[in-house]
Amino acid sequence: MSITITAFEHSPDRGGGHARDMRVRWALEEVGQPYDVRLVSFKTMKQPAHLALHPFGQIPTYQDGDLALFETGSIVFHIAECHRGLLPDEANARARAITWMFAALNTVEPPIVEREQARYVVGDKAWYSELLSILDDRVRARLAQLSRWLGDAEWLDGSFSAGDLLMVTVLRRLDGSGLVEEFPNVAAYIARGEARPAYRRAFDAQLAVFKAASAG
Ligand code: GTB
Repeated sequence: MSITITAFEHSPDRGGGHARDMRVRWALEEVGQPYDVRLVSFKTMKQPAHLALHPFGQIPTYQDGDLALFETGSIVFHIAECHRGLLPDEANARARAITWMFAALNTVEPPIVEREQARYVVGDKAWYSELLSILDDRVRARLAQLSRWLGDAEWLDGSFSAGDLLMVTVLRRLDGSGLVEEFPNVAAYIARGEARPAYRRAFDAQLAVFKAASAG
């Protein structure tokens, strides 16, 4: 059985590793599972064959034999359940790591995405800068809470887990905003994630897609 995921044929982030296939790639690299990537265009994502895999017409998807999954939280959880390395064995530690997966996606990511989307949706309005400052403060509030929790710990709860993997990818969406830099321990936490060899392999693989598309 071999694993196939989908990713953007032309990622709008130009290889910045912000599209969500990065999370799945990183998880697979952490557990040492080889995978194939099927690149899809925006048009292909909205066609019946892809909609049969992903009801919302998005990337990434994950296929392994008879199993087809969508939603990065679910995919990363599945990878972590099937292979050692992303969730602790001890039941309570495992439950806490899973809690951090949900916290990354349900509590930290929404204000970050809202901030990001505002530029696309209302970036041309006269009141956009006022809105941005409100949205910045909402993100800051989460970063301050995360910073307090982390203190000088290396990871969110003991060893590196799928919770850290999702949290780091969520926080990376703030690249260029200047907000993370206000919380040096959070910035150092992201840098630790990005320095992991599995992260580097995943990042390089998605960057290679962008480079190949640009060359071709
Ligand atoms: N909740 C789903 C999950 O976690 O899997 C969300 C999946 C999702 O948002 N997929 C996006 C997509 O397919 C790509 S990752 N969008 C196309 C569409 O909806 O038609 C989001 C994303 C896209 C681009 C950048 N970027 O350019 O920086 C960053 C993140």
